Order: sequence, then C-alpha cells, then structure tokens
Amino acid sequence: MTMSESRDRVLDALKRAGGSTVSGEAISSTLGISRVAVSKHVAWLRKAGYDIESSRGTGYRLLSAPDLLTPAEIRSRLTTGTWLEIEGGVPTASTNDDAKRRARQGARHGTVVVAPIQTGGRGRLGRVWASPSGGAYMSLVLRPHVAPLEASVLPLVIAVGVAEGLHEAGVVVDLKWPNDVWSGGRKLAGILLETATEGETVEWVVAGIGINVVRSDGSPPEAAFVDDVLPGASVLQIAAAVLGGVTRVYERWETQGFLGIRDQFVGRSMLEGEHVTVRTAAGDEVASGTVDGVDELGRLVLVDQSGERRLVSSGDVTLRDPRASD
Ligand code: BT5
Repeated sequence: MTMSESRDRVLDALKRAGGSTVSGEAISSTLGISRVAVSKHVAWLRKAGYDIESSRGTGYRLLSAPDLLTPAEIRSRLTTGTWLEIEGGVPTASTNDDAKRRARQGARHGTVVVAPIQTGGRGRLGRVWASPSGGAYMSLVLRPHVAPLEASVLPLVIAVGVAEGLHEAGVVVDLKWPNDVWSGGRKLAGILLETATEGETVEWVVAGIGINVVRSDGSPPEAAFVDDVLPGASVLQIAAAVLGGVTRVYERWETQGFLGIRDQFVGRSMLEGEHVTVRTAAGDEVASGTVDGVDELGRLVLVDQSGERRLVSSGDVTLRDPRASD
C-alpha cells in the first residue's frame, strides 16, 4: 500500500464513522498500519484542509471536508464510470499535457488527470483557457476501438456527456457546435480533444474538460459560472457529476453509435435553426447559412440561401446579427 493509498483509507475510516469519534487504535488495526502512521496521515489531512478533531484517549472525529478536487474524493462520489482511474489532484500546467504524457506511456483507457488549478490551461488552436481556483480541470485518456473518421464525433459525444452531468447536478446548459458549453448566453465550460492515430486506428484520445464553478481572482469576467445558477456549488460535486455524465454518454456511444446521441446534441444546440457564420481561426469565412442539425460524422449542416446544404467539419461559429441585411 502506497502512502497516498493508506492516507485515503484513513480518510475513508473517518468518513465511515459518520461524524462520530473513531479511535486511532481501531484505524491502525483495521488498516494494518502503526498508530504513528495514522497520526501522520491525520496531520497531512489537516494541512490539506480537513477539519479533524482529536481527543487524547478517544480518537479522531471528522468535522468537515474541504472542497478539494482529489482523486479519492471524486472516486467516492462516482456512481457510474467506476472504470475510471483518477489521478492528479494538484496544480499543474495543463491536465491535457499530463494525460497525453500518460497516454504515450501506455496509460489505460479511463485514466483521468484532475487539477484544481492550471498554470498553462489550453483552449483550441493555441488559445488560452483561464484556469484559476474555483474551476474543475480534467482530462480523460480514451482508447476507442474505431477508425479515425468515426472518432470525429467524439467532441460532440463528450459535450453531450458534460451537459448531461451538469443537468443532473441542476444546471441546464446549451451546446454550441462543436463542443462549447454555455449557460445564460455565456461560456461555462470548454472541451479540448487531442488525438493520436496510427494508420487506420486511433491510438488514444485525450478529452480535456474545463468547467467554471465558482468565481475567483483570475476568472474571466465574461464567463458563466455554475455558482451563478447553483449558489454554493461545490467544485468536487460538479466534477464528479460531469465525469458520471461523460462516462454514461461515452458508453452509450460505444453500444449505439452516434445515432444514439445525435438527437440529444441537436436538442441542446443553441445554433439550431439560427443563421450563422463559420470562420477559420484566422477569421476567414468558411461558410454561412441556417443550421439544420449535424450529420452522422458530427459535421454541422448548413443550408444556404439557395437551399444548398453544406457540411462543415471545423471552425468557429458566430451567430449572424439578425438585423444585418444580406
Ligand atoms: C476551449 O477552447 O473551449 C477548450 C478549453 C479546454 C480546457 C480544458 S481544462 C482541462 C484541459 N487542460 C487544458 O489545458 N485544456 C483542457 P476554445 O474553444 O478555443 O475557447 C477558448 C476561448 O474561450 C478563449 O480564447 C477565451 O475567449 C475563452 N475562455 C478562456 N478561458 C475561459 C474560461 N475559463 N471560461 C470561459 N471562457 C474562457
């Protein structure tokens, strides 16, 4: 048993006591570790923000737990997606970079890296993802058994999963193709997929998810926050709900394919029936028209003025000013 495993078990023993006092002796004999080790773990947990009362002779009592995005806390809240292996839990540059490194080293399908803060959070196309405390930053290593073309729907699958998880937690969101998550007309969460292919197979996909939960210094003022809709929201609870949603929807995609998810995506899409313009990162217009769902490969379907259908596989979408005449 590693140090962190034995610490997790001490914490577990305190939680299982449900607010009553549990003796150091009982913890040490159940876990097969020394009394000194138990008290060292308790000291570490206190430093990490757990409020643990100790009374000589009787033992320890857990009074409150901090809102910390640690693997053990997330694991204990997961009801689905128990195949996930959660790692990290400390500030890092980018959980996507960490997950990619692990994927290259052979990390198994379902490995997740979580962090409470990122110092180099990334968006798509080299953009920055502001990642101060108060957010949930997570990256999943996935190893889908499909050809690269079929994997092109994954950004939408993950977006539906994030939306389902948030919905379950009490936050209703809109999706903006391909994988932005909005609430009340502002961006609440972003998703960044990075894929490695080998010939006709997908070696791994890293799906990074960043969610704004509670405002803090460094939060982008124009963004949406879960806390705006659910005052007092916990980062931990939101992270666990989102991982639950993502794994459920991912499993549905594995068994039913994208057709089992497409209606949900379109049903939540803030672009459906709207007149939009799609541009490259450099700002050049790729297409414009009225949105009519997505096709079986997850491409945005646009109908232009002459009724011609166009399929768009990448780009940034903006809603056309309805007052603009053209
Ligand atoms: C995204 O990019 O929306 C994908 C963001 C993915 C972040 C996760 S966090 C875990 C994992 N590790 C990483 O390093 N990344 C992933 P994009 O569509 O390019 O949107 C980026 C744009 O959103 C920026 O140019 C800003 O305008 C805006 N933005 C930046 N930070 C934001 C935030 N915290 N909330 C809302 N909008 C933000």
